[in-house]
Amino acid sequence: MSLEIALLLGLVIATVIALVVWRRRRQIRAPIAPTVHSEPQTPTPEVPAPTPASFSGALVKSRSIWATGIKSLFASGFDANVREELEAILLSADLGVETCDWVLETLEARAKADRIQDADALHAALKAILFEVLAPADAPLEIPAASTPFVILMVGVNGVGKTTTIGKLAHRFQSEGRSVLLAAGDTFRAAAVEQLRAWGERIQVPVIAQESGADSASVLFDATQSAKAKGIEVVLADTAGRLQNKSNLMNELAKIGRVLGKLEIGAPHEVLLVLDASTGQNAISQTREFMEAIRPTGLVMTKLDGSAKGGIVFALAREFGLPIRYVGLGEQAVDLQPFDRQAFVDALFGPTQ
Ligand SMILES: Nc1nc2c(ncn2[C@@H]2O[C@H](COP(=O)(O)OP(=O)(O)OP(=O)(O)O)[C@@H](O)[C@H]2O)c(=O)[nH]1
Ligand SMILES: [Mg+2]
Repeated sequence: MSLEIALLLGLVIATVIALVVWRRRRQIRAPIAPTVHSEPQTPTPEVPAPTPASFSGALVKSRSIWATGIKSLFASGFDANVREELEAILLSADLGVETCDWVLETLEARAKADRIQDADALHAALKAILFEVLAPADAPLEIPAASTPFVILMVGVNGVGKTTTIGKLAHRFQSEGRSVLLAAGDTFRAAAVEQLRAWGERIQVPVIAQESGADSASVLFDATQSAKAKGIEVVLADTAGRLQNKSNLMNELAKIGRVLGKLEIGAPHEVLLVLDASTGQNAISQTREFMEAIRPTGLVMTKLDGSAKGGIVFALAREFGLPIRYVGLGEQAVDLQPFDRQAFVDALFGPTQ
């Protein structure tokens, strides 16, 4: 009997202890339990991803000349007066004398041969001729999978947009799934290294730099070797746009070419000459000079968004036959597009009906 009582008592005590422990645990857990909001939460505003600039959006200024201006000119056919007025428009759009003459002669010959007289047909014929002029420029940059790293050297006079284009290209390559490294070859100004570092941070890409005043060729050599060791696919190399004088700049570029060439990986694989579309005919003389120092393999036309002309693109294509790899259509990382001659003439003239 006493054993039964003892057992019962034990059971009661154990139950009481279990209850106390359970209540305590609940009290301890309560403050860190997830808070249930009775009020509906305000959703965090999402930062909209910037929309990439389009050819037609960026070339809206140029279109007023090419589409509206020229079409109204053709209202009276294509006689000597119209030819003269068209010549003035094309020259003011930076087509250059030589390209302008060729375009006018070709248009005249076609108009005669095909008896083209009405404004729409003349406008379409001019558009077709200019589309043909762009044929050599229409060769997009292709990066072969085998070359690791593929070294792209960015050259051009100061302020044209080299560093910004590097940032935009890095963003583009990265979103295509390629690994990228930036090399701060503009050692002439400390601010240039900082600008490249800022792009690196912004788009999360490593930057290899040395202090300003360092030898540019050796910075780029080190960066390329490092990329090779790490298996990085693309190196984007910045260079100075301004040195004490032009021959210094050109000598330095030639040296960079020679030094990178010693790496036995065929570097630099692409030399992109960056040209500011708003500088007009200066772009022609710049291209000539860079062709002598370090043969560019492609062009980048920046600031097409700010230019009301656009004709320099035709002059460059006809005179040098270099591929226009990319065009800059704004200042944001997304504002760079591969050059597309159809999209370009459509943006200038309006789409063909
Ligand atoms: N609107 C517009 N601005 C651009 C474009 N590309 C570059 N810029 C601007 O042009 C200015 C000069 O660009 P940078 O990239 O510093 O030019 P850079 O050639 O590196 O200049 P240096 O290093 O001084 O030789 C900056 O304010 C850029 O934001 C473009 O496509 N459109
Ligand atoms: Mg720069």
